[in-house]
Amino acid sequence: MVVENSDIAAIFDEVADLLEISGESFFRVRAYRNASRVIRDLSRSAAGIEADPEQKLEDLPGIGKDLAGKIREIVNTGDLALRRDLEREYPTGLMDVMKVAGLGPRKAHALFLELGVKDLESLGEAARAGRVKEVKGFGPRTEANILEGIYAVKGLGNRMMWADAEERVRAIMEHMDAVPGISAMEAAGSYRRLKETVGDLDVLVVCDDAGAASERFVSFPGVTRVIAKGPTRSAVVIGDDLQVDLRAVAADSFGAALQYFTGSQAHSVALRSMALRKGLKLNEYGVFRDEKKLAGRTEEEVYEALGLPWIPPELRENRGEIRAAFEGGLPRLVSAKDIRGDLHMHTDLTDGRDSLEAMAADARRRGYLYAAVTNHTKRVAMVKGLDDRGLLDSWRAIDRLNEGLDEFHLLKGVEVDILENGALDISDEVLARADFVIASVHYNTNQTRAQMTRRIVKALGNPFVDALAHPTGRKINKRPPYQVNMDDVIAAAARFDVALELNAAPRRLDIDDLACRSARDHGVKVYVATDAHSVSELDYMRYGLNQARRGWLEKGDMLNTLTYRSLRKVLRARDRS
Ligand code: DGT
Ligand code: CA
Ligand code: CA
Ligand code: ZN
Repeated sequence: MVVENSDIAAIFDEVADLLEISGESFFRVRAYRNASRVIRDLSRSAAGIEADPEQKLEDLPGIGKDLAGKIREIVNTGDLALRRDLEREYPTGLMDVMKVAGLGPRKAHALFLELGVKDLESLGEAARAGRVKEVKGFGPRTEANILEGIYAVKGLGNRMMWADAEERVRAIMEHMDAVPGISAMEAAGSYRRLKETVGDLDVLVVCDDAGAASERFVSFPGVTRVIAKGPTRSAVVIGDDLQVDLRAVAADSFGAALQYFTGSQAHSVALRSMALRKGLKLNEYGVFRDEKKLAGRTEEEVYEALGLPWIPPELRENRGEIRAAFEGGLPRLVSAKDIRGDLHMHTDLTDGRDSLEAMAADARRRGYLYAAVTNHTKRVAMVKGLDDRGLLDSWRAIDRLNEGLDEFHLLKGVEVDILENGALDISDEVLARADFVIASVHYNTNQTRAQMTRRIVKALGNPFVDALAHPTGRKINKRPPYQVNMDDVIAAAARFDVALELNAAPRRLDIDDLACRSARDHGVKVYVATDAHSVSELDYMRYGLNQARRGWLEKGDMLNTLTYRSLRKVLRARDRS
């Protein structure tokens, strides 16, 4: 049994929620929440640390003896006695109840004791029956708000994909163009950090007439509800459920406010304590020594006052970026100009919409030096996946097309299916003749963690496989990742010298930022590829690049930043070894 960091973090989150409901002290609850975050953000597995005689769980930030013991218990048994005890005492549905606006842990506890409320359903029944307002400490207002609150909680957890948020941001910015006197405007928060999903949007504006800005803001056509409207802060809901906050700030504090509202909170907390150690104070208005303001107008100036270079927002997660900045060791993040080709795309021969010629022409138009055509294989029968013969035919067409091209090259590729037992559905003889073989899982994805890990590791051991495509299979807000041990997959990729794909489709973004970081740490090459099924989907590259940057990747960590010659050399060297 292998316990993943996310499993440990989830247990700690649950314990924190249940402790809070039970009335436990703020400090104890916070310790579990912090521990959850620390574990979730580790670049290696806690189980690995525990097994490593050179390392100690106690050395992790915020992890004392007691919490280290709890982590050990989870690593060794898969669960925590404390959680089982709490669950026996309090129904887990109360964790949803406490999230309803206006309730919170104490009120959830009271409703449980007085009315037997144990989840959102029983809460809804109690509210509709008018029993909530009879409980001491509750009034008709709270009761009236509960039904809407339940709806809101149910909608939570579905964070918006970054690409969708970007569309909203563009539309809002355009709408705000009509306001005279706006000298700066920027969307901060997780959106600016390029996080794969966004909870809400935090927009900052500098405007001579803040009242006019907020008037215009709340009149945005997509607004379904105005939560607040004022000269310094307005908040609206657009569409079904995206909250957007607008904050007006002074020009000479814009940089400090941008820093503050970009977060992440963990990054800013670390930055503030660093400021304190230097005898400085950092807040959303600026950097201060005593009463004297040292910086605030720009972010560069704010970081500089703290003795740091500017840190790209996508790194601000308190994952070592502050130390790296301090030591002059920030990564030079990969960017669009470094990308030389797209290594995963489909044509109308299988489930793509556009022809080989159209895909090639468009990849070329984008300034790429090469593109790999990677159609599906026969197991993916729904889309006419190719068999050995069909593949060879498809490559002959590529050879013919390449003859007419000079600067640009098509690679004869394939997205071969990884069968349940780790074998592939195309023969080695045929795979040996491909330029670029990516392998991926499509069926029977509900195997156990051990089975799935063995399956993928075995496929990576095939000498003709160059890369693992969409390694976890997750689709944001739609499908969880396969149960798979990514530490083992990354170790296997390193051992077999196989690359990992960062699938750039906005709903996939697979692998994620932490796995990118881990791949880099293990010397595993990553490539960002669109998995385009049409010409227009070749645009997805930039979403993948966002994620690559969040994963600290540099040009040299990647495969599709190589020139055509270097890429061919790398692929040929693999075939020989
Ligand atoms: P999200 O919206 O859930 O995707 O994530 P963020 O990072 O955008 O978080 P959000 O919207 O709650 O707040 C935006 C930023 O503002 C956040 O990254 C840090 C800052 N911030 C907000 N509330 C607090 C707070 O109570 N304390 C501190 N230190 N910073 C805060
Ligand atoms: Ca936000
Ligand atoms: Ca916010
Ligand atoms: Zn594909």
